[in-house]
Amino acid sequence: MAELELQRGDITKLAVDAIVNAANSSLQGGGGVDGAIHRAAGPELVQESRRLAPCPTGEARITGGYRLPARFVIHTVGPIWRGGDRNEDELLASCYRNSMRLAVENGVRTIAFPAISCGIYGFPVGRATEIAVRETRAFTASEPGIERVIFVAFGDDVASAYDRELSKR
Ligand code: AR6
Repeated sequence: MAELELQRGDITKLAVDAIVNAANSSLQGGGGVDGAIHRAAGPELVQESRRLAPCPTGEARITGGYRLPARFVIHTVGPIWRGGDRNEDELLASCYRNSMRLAVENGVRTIAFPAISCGIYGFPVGRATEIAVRETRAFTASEPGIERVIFVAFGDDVASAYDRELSKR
């Protein structure tokens, strides 16, 4: 199984093999972490990513990292929270699984995730971090390749939720 850790701060600064973007299906950029990643990567990123659109909810696409320290950006589209009975949990789990599958296919050994769907899309943070940690442990236990997974927390709520989740085992 991979080493799982929490880091505070800005995902665009991380010199890992791949950072994951919480995108929308157009892959044309947006607010939140998506906006930050596109600003830091430069305009070449959107030129590549928009050609891979649409990306349905739960799926993922990979591009170069351009001016980022990360080699790749893996764009995934989290579910919009609508109360919990619209398959949101499974769609979020698919984001983590599909992102890691693309990572492995591209030789990625270190990967950083933001808290997908936990900002503008309104997914409850404790529930989202539980899914993220569960899926990451299960995937990396059964598939070799990924050695280190960094969960990046921009705010205190996400940081304490990951702290709780990662200390469970
Ligand atoms: N580094 C790490 N995490 C960040 C950063 C950063 N630089 N900036 C924000 N976060 P969000 P979503 C955290 O809203 O909920 C966009 O417009 C943030 O605090 O970025 O999946 C897309 O185009 C939160 O915990 O993504 C979509 O339309 C987490 O990242 C929509 O927003 C995710 O918040 C996606 O919404």
